[in-house]
Amino acid sequence: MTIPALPYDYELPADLNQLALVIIDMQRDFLEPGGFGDALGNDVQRLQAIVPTLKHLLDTVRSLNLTVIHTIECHTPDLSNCPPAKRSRGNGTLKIGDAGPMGRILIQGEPGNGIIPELLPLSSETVIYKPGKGAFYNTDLERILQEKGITHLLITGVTTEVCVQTTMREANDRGYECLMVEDCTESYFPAFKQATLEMVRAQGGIVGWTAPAQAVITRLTTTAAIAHPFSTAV
Ligand code: TIU
Repeated sequence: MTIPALPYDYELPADLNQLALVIIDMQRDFLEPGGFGDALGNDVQRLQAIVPTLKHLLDTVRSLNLTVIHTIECHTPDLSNCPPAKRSRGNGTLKIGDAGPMGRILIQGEPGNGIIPELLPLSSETVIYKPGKGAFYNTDLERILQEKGITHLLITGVTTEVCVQTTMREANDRGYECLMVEDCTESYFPAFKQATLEMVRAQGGIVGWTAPAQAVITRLTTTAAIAHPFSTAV
């Protein structure tokens, strides 16, 4: 089965258990006032637009018992995994580690570092705490994907041209077949989102594929129904 996608159809794995939904950094730091995204001078409200669509995709993937990986960009309280170059970047009033209205900015365990309530991980789902923009840098993500036999990734979350694109490029270099879900990722800069989607699928899909959520949801449920005709999950 394939998903209608750009630059051409995306082939699903023969066994859907080889597919994972990756949700990048849907944490309060980036989506709510008073967090890291706000401190960097961004209009954080515009990222909210994708939440219902991403929730619908997440519910579908959960109903099919497929793998879900959440990531959170964060640093340890002692900042030992935050390079000074990262901390000093930007002209915001609050830097990583400073006390803000939702706790210390981008520090693991602080209120602002939590995933937004609509997308809270289930206890059965993996959460990757990542100090970089890419989800593979300095994390166990590659080992976890290998252990689960994952070969295909649906990539979503924020922000499109920063952590989402970096992660997709890292995954592509590691041999994963990646599809970025167009209306399940958002940027503070609409033009950067559009440019990222075009960069991903240019040159015959040099980084991977893009498709809207509804195309993904329709094909996942159809494929699962064919594989398990008597299942009530779909
Ligand atoms: N600032 C910005 O657009 N993004 C980040 O700092 N991190 C993520 O993209 N998650």
